[in-house]
Amino acid sequence: MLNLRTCAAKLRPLTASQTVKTISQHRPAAPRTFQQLRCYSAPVAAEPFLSGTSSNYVEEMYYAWLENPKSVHKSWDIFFRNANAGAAPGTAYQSPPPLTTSLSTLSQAQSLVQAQPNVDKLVEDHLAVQSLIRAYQIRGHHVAQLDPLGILDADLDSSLPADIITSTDKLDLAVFKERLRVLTVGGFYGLDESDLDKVFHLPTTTFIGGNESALPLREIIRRLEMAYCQHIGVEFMFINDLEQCQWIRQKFETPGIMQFTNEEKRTLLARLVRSTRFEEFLHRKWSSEKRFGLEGCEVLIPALKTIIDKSSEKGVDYVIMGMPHRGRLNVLANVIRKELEQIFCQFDSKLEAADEGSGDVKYHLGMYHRRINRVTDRNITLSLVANPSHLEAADPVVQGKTKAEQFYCGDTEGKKVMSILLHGDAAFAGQGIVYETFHLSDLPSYTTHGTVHVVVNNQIGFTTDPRMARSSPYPTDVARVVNAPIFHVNADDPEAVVYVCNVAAEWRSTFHKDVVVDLVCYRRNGHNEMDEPMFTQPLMYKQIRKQKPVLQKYAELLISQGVVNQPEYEEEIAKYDKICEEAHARSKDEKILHIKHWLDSPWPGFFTLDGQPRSMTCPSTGLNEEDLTHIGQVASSVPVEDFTIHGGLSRILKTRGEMVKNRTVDWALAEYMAFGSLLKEGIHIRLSGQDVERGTFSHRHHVLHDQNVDKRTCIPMNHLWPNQAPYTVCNSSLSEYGVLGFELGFAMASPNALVLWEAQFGDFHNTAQCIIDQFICPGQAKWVRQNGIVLLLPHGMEGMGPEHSSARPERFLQMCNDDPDVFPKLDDFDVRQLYECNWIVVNCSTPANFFHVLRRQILLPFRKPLIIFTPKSLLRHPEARSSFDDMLPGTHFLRVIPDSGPAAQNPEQVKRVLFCTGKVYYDLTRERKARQMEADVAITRVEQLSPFPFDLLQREAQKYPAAELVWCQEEHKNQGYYDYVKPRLRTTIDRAKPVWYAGREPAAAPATGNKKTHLTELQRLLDTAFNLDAFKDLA
Ligand SMILES: Cc1ncc(C[n+]2csc(CCOP(=O)(O)OP(=O)(O)O)c2C)c(N)n1
Ligand SMILES: [Mg+2]
Repeated sequence: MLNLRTCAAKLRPLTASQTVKTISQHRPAAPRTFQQLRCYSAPVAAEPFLSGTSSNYVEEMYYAWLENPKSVHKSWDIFFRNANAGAAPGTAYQSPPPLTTSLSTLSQAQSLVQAQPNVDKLVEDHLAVQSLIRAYQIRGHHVAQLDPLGILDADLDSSLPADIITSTDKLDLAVFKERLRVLTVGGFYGLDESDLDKVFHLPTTTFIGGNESALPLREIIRRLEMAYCQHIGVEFMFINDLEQCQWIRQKFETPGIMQFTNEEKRTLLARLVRSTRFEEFLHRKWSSEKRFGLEGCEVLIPALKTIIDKSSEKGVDYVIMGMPHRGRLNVLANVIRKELEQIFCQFDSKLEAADEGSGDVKYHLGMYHRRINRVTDRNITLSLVANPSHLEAADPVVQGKTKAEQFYCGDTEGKKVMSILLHGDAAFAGQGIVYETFHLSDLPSYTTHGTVHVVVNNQIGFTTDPRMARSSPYPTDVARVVNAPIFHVNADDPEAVVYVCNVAAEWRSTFHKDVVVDLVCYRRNGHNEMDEPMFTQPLMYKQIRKQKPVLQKYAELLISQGVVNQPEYEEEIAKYDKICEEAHARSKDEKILHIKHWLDSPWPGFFTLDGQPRSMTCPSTGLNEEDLTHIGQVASSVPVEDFTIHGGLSRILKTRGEMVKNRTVDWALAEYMAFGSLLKEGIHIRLSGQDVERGTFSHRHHVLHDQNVDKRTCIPMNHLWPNQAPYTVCNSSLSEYGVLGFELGFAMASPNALVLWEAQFGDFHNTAQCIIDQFICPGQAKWVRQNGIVLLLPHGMEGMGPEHSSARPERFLQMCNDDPDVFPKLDDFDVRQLYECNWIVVNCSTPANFFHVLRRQILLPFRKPLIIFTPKSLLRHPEARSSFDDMLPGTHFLRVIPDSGPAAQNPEQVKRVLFCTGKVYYDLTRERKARQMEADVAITRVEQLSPFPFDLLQREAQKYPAAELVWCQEEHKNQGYYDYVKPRLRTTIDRAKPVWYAGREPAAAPATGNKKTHLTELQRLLDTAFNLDAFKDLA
């Protein structure tokens, strides 16, 4: 821009008065349109270079020239080149080469150039004004008065941008003059006080003119201040899209655009009354109860209602929300409209818990409610997703659920279903999951087509000052990575807030991209109602004590405007207080707390009316031969014409085809069979994770790529059956926390989908630990909501080093809720046991069992999370194959695979039973064979680790009365399964015998980094497993 200014300053044309006149004559008045950079070529000679010079015109032409010098007329090309090369003022301009058609215009122009010496200054001034306008658009928010307390800087910076002139409120006139003088003397704009009354033409990139195309500088500054430096700070100029920038400029710059009817003002007041009096009511009744009140940001309620009203008006009928503690009860009561008595009864400590789970505190529970939106008279469903304390953890979950709801109703553009995410300022800036979630926002298989984010920016996190809590100017800066506009707004100006929320909702429905509303507010009390804020923020809280509540301020304003009168206002308050009192009286009748009343994702039809499974059985998970063959054939073919796949892949598919002919499957084919058969039954399947389309180990190949046509792909799984359910397989962003959270949310929406998340290697799941610990493991117990998500975690000690080896089975097993010391007494043991568990943990040793467990996940009459430790080397192990026979109707998942060799034929003779799980089985059988110990040692595979197959393992142990019992694992002793299995195995035998250990020693790291050590360790554990004297001295 400076370059351009210098450049354009070298022009010498018209006098100021002539120019302004000419401009206003030549430029059409509003409405302005969103135009792309124009290409100036032929018209240039005839255009106003010399008659009616416009800085905007020059600037646009300069940018066009920068992009492509040929796009402007030769004369401008020469001029810009000379100027850029540093030609002295007045020398850059050269006569253009003669053009027959425009010669007369040019020579006329040239004479004007010589005749109008003041134009140099004029163009410079116009450019300066344009820079000034741009400065407000870019940096006006730094000057905006965002803090209701007037003591803090929302951007953590008390200095004002050097290139913005402010006059009203913040600076008095004397200061303004001084500032102008400094800027002038400093030569920043080359403007001085005498320019204030000069009229300047407005560029197309501003809307401050309204119907006027030129304004005096004084008025330009005033209007820019009105637009950008009052109670709204707009951050948007980083968006690289002219249309979007113009849209925002129009929304905030157009004079008088922020108008409210009296009716709208009264509605806003009524909403503030509800928000404020709700907190006051809770405070009156339960002054010492934690509720994380909204005081200081009561405007959140009208803000959310505005977003919902506007979105409903634009066609949205389902809003999925996620939010933290602050103001949650208020949102439940006044936005989602949860019955007040249901909220109030939660404060009653004598309320008994229903037998549904362990429950959660009241400000974590979710909600689902369908009602009529009073403003639009349209049906709207609101759902608030239950969440743990872990701030922002619900963000990806909400996104996943939203995506699923959009998917199931065919809403491919997010026109019907949307999400709103609320955040605290400290958490929004501090938690990395926010960033991970933003990065999902524009990915084809993860986008929800725009989320409205609302930040309750009370300028404090618990006791921590923002200056200690973030390095970015605003807590919202993370949103800039996805080019989301950010609207900062002073929360004590309810009309500004409502205006901004309307714009945010419109933005979302126009561009289907994320947007942030930053409610700059304060927190009237401590972090919770029992907390003393003066310990740590004494001065802030002295100021807060002086602060009039926003309701009072706004009521006074409306009364002074004659919009309402005092009695009407008081009546509104009394009306709501009465509603609260009546609900409170009713709440006393509630004796039992039903968490199921707080369900965020009901599954109508899946359960009986009182929420029970429709049966307690699971049908056979086998499949008929015809379907197995058909799926196998599709899996080994390219089901579209003229599609060239890679030669290596052709060989893989050929091998698959041969396996199908031989009626066998490997791991990849077993997975194919499971998915393909469920798709036939109308079950949607979604497999997501890093590189899942091909598979980390290049075994899956669910997406074929045409080798000759860029981006042409084929998913054979979607070509299996007519009317099949769709299969979604998607490589995700490199995120575990975000993506696993997303898939969990996706799985929440419907029980009739198999949603799987695969880790690249199992150990990477720990960056998503919070989703596992807070949602997957205890989700049903806390929130009565079931979830059938499947985690595929590649696991196995294969000499690959400390990472890439262990999916940490010990952690999953440690979190299982089955009692190690109690043999469960259950009818329908296997299914009932699954029903009672918090999740299922398996490690399959055969492809057929993998096939069955995936199918069982859907054929069960309830949903539980399923953790599967999946193989790496076994994917290609020649023995890790299954026959179709093990997958036919009547077959099912084997929780335990007993020994079927010589040992099993003669069990009394068996000296040792080796219990194991997963891949080590193949090492053990090989070793047993080599040692010719097949009659002495039985090997029993535990395929379902949890819930523990007490019944089957009891049978196994009893079958070999003379045998020692040994748990054998390849993992280190303090890891793997040993600590989980040992006490349970002992329970199955009434602790009659010891359970010995054969495996690696305890260790800090999951595996050695040295291949040789790895092999030595393996040999050692095999030696122990087959040394029948190994435990003699220990007995
Ligand atoms: C991941 C996580 N870490 C720490 C906490 C403990 N904690 C609860 S509230 C809070 C402060 C939150 O500040 P902010 O996000 O600004 O929300 P506010 O309470 O101010 O509304 C903290 C640190 C938490 N809940 N979650
Ligand atoms: Mg805060």
